[in-house]
This record gives sequence, C-alpha cells and structure tokens, in this order.
Amino acid sequence: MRRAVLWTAGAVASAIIGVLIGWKLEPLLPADATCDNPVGLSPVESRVEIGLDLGEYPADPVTGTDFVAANLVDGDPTTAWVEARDDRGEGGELRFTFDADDDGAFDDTITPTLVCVRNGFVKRPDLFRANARLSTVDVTTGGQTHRTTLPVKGADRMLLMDPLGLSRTPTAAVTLVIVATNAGETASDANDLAISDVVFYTSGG
Ligand SMILES: [Ca+2]
Ligand SMILES: [Ca+2]
Ligand SMILES: [Ca+2]
Repeated sequence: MRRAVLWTAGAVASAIIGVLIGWKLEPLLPADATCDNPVGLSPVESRVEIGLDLGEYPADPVTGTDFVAANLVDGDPTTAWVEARDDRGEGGELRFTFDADDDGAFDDTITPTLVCVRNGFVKRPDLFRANARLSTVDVTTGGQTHRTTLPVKGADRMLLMDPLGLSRTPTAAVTLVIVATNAGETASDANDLAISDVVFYTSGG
C-alpha cells in the first residue's frame, strides 16, 4: 500500500514535471492570440540580424526607395525586402538571429511563440498585385521544421498578417526557406518576391 502510494506520488510528480518541462520547451499560445491581435504576447524587442542568400533588389534610382532585408524587421508595412534573383527565390533562405542582451553579438536564444508575416509588397495595392508573394515556407526553430502554405489574398486584405507554423522551442535562429511562391501580375515585377514584414512574438513579458 505504502509502495503504491509512493508510486502514485512519483507518477503525479513526474506528470507535473513533464507538464512544466513541456511548458518550458513548448509554451502554449494564448487561446485568443492571432497575428493581428496578439493578445497576451510580447513582440521580440531584440535587434535582429538577417542572413540571406537571395540578395536585395537595388534601390530605385529615382525615388531612393530601397528593398533591403532590414525592411523585414522595421515594423513598417510600407517598406519591403525584395529579392534579387532572376527567379522568385525558391530554395533561398532567410536566417534571423537575435541580440537580446544588446551586447552587439547576435547569438542569443529566443523562444518564439508566434511568427507573423506581412506577405507581399503591401505599401500600395498596385505594388501588392505587381510583385510576387510567398506561397509555401519552411520555418526551422530549435532544429525542427514546420511547413506553412499561406492563404492567397486580394489587395483588400493585404495588410493582414499571416501566422507561420513553428516549433515553439528555444532557438538561436529562426530560418525561413522559401519553398514556393506566387508570381505577381505585372510583367516587370512578376518575378520579384516581396515581403514587407516578419514579426516575432514571445509569451514572456
Ligand atoms: Ca517593413
Ligand atoms: Ca547578444
Ligand atoms: Ca526575382
């Protein structure tokens, strides 16, 4: 009897520890949190460095508008990163690393609970329609990869953010691999993949 009680207590303790570890490794998403209403979540405030093998489309010589990767993490819907390949960047990679302690080294671990993308060039409806958008993307965090196919949206809904599936584990990098894209509608820009923002949220705060 005593042994059974001890075993039960041990099982209960194991279950509690398991839940705690599970919570630690894979924090639950607040039930109501979405990209457009991230209630209960905090945006990652760290400075972000972006490594990419897709290039940056040259700045417009007339307007001076640039298309650098930093536009992905400036929180400004009117700025976008545009790749510089002849195709639409399929197979290319965006790798985000974080300087949470602000010591200048982008080597800190974050635990993302929600990663949201503002897909396409959302500055204006004509630019949104003209340029290519993400279709399918693989997100790797903590060595685990999740694939997301984004909804196809009209320009009337272009400002809404889309969540990317991910493993909510502590990670030193969030890597996006572009698996598939949708072409734009204007011949001159149809092969230029544009992403306006990527936003990282954590449940800490
Ligand atoms: Ca932006
Ligand atoms: Ca650091
Ligand atoms: Ca291109």
